[in-house]
Amino acid sequence: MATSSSSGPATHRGVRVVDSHTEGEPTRVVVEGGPAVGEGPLATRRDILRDRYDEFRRALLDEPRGVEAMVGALLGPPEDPAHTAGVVFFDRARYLGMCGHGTIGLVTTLAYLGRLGPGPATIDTPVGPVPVELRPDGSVTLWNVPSYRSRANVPLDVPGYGALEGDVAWGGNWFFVVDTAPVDLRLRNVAALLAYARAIRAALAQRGITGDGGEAIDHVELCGPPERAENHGRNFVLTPDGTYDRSPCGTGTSARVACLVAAGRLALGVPWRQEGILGGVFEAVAEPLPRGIRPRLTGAAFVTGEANLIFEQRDPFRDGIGSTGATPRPRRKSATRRRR
Ligand code: PYC
Repeated sequence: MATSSSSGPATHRGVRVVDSHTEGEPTRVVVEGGPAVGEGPLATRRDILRDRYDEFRRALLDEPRGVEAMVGALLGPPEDPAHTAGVVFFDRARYLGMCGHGTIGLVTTLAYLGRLGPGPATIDTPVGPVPVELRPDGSVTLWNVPSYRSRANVPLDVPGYGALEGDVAWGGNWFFVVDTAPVDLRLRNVAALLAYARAIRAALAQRGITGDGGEAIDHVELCGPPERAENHGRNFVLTPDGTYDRSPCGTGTSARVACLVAAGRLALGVPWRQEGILGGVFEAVAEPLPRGIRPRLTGAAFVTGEANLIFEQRDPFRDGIGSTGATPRPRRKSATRRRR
């Protein structure tokens, strides 16, 4: 972590965050004190964050400050001055093109901060501008980036599980969308679902099956029947950090709906209510595009906290405890000690 010595004996820099959850999936929005990534295109800001300040991502999301499944959002000015804000999303493993639950969390956070009221707004992301609307009941609608099925019924042999088929689809991130699972999509089966989805992702990498342009497929979406009759489907989504999305996953719901429309299983304009593994719901409606669809997605988020994060230089774990194990940094002498 970059540090500041301007605040007395403290050898830390404060980073102001607002936390929320969207149908159970956490988002941490950095509203002040994040790395200086400039005000250029969001894709450039993402590259600067990744190449120069990657330790910030881990310090923000890994234990002891973060939690499993948390997605971070570095808030900044919009790329287009006519828009509302710009954002770079990331998780504990890497940078996300788009994040549906994170966008709902971000809009809810901006409303909490008084920076946005009910009505339309536009958020710039590294994969393009995302129109949003804060609705009078506090829920959020977003018009996700164009989503499409890239390849249908791709055969895959998964060691330990056998042969299966899935669709390669884009919903703002790359997904392998599978209609089968060895167990029901229920929270009690999370360990088995994680093992299955991870095995699928490993088999995809091993066979060189990618998204367009050779991009890695870093999300696996398992689909099944809903638990409640008013809904249309349920999913379990493996995310890049190796854990699972607690929400129905905005980009995953977009990819799923794109596949359903492409297969003639869902008509344009007809709502699809997608349950996540906790039972939370996103409603998606497919709007037509020349290639694929534009998913209109609605869900709700709730602010859970506001904090000033401290990164003390003498803290050996100030950069987070990585999932591969803790590597404490050597302690640095504090300003106070140096003066003695
Ligand atoms: O909601 O798009 C989403 C998402 C991606 C990763 C975690 N959540």
